[in-house]
Amino acid sequence: MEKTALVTGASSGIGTATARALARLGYDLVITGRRTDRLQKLNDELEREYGVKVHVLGFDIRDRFQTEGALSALPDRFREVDLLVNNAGLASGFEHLDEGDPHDWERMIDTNVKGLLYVTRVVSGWMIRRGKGGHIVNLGSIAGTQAYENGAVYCASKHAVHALSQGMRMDFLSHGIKVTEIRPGMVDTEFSTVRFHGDKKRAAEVYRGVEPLTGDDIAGIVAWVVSLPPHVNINDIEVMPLQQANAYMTFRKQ
Ligand code: NDP
Ligand code: 8X3
Repeated sequence: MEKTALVTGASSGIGTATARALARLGYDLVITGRRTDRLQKLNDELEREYGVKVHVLGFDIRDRFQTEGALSALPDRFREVDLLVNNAGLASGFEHLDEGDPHDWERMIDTNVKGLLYVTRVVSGWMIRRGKGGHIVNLGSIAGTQAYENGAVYCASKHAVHALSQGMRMDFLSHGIKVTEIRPGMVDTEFSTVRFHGDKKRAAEVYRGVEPLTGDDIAGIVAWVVSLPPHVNINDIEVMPLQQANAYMTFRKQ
């Protein structure tokens, strides 16, 4: 049976790996992000390697009108979304709150919270009108249940994702839509480079002496949760590298 997934933030990291894992399972895909050059390359790779149909959607998820406009312009066939992966997100800045830059705060809240809401409202509406259930996988974080120093606003945004995941699960229950939240610790992607505004040296320091998770590790979990029998839903998964105990304690090898 044909299945379609929409993955936000597919131009990098966890999103790219998830799109690949889903294509491997035979999903047709809508892949989104701002860097459409990367998305186009991924489109070509997935169609060539897995024989699935892919549609690229370029939009800035922070902009509600751009987001709704891009989604509403999707060909009908790609609106039959069985699986939505709300992955697009970022951290921006790392300092005490009194020294924080409000532009960073807006970037995080607008992307991680409001952007996720804009996409979910449209796509869940499609799922409900179609009446065939569906599955929404939200990329939360260990920061969604543990706040840490210098990360208050990012942590607040991921606490919001945690609350939204629980709320969605209730709101969509009668429509047979599964909601799964995946809450990773350290994953080696562009995440830290983005957080430190392009400072790759500082980003590399985050993973010093640690074998972090990879985008493929998280994609494997997505592939597993979406492959379970129809009556089984995984609500919430927290996953970390072996060398990480929680948001505060990491065992680094010299
Ligand atoms: P990356 O920086 O590698 O990827 C982030 C993705 O989000 C990119 O594809 C980017 O696309 C997209 N994105 C960011 N801002 C926007 C925007 N305004 N509009 C549209 N798309 C946007 O990071 P990860 O893969 O690590 O992050 C994916 C998710 O996983 C995030 O929600 C993150 O919070 C979460 N996470 C990451 C962890 C980690 O340690 N890496 C741990 C826990 C959770 P583009 O720039 O092309 O728009
Ligand atoms: C990303 C993981 O620990 O930097 O969400 O918050 S952490």
